[in-house]
Amino acid sequence: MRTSVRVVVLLTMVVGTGEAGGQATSPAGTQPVASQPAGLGSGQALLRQDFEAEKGNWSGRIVTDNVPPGSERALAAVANETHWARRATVTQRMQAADKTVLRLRYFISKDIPLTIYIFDRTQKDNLRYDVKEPVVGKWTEVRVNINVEFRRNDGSAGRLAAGDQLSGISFLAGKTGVDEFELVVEDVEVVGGGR
Ligand SMILES: [Ca+2]
Repeated sequence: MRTSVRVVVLLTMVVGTGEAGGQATSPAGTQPVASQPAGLGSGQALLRQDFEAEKGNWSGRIVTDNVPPGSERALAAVANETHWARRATVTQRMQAADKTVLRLRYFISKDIPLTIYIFDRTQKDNLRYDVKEPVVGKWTEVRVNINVEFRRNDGSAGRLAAGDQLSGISFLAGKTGVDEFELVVEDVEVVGGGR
């Protein structure tokens, strides 16, 4: 896979030299959406997962009954650990750009925060972002600039830096044994550079 990694690096560098002062990304997605997702501009896709394939680099449970229009499959978070009530993960090696944007759609059936972890292999810690007041019961889009909005999970001041190696994204919510709910994610995308 070394060749494909190098290609991504080169493309990231190319798009990274373009527009410097892009428009700020809205910090939290709170807009219910029902249509197909719009593109993310001129950036380079580092990850794009719609869960339509039979197999992929994810953990969780594929669902077909609660999906947005135009989709047949999405990824439900499952109860498989002692701390978080629900977790789903998409595994993908990526190299961060100056501006690295995460976009996804989620459905959550209970009013509890949705936490997103992105593991930064370079910094050896999870980067964390919380959707503190998720929209309940409607497919909703989140679009966030990881470099700006995510924080290290250990509470230190570090943020995502261009060139950092990332290994995957986890979606977590609730406390084991306390919260029973449904959490489903769909159309997870990470784009480096661009607008
Ligand atoms: Ca899908």
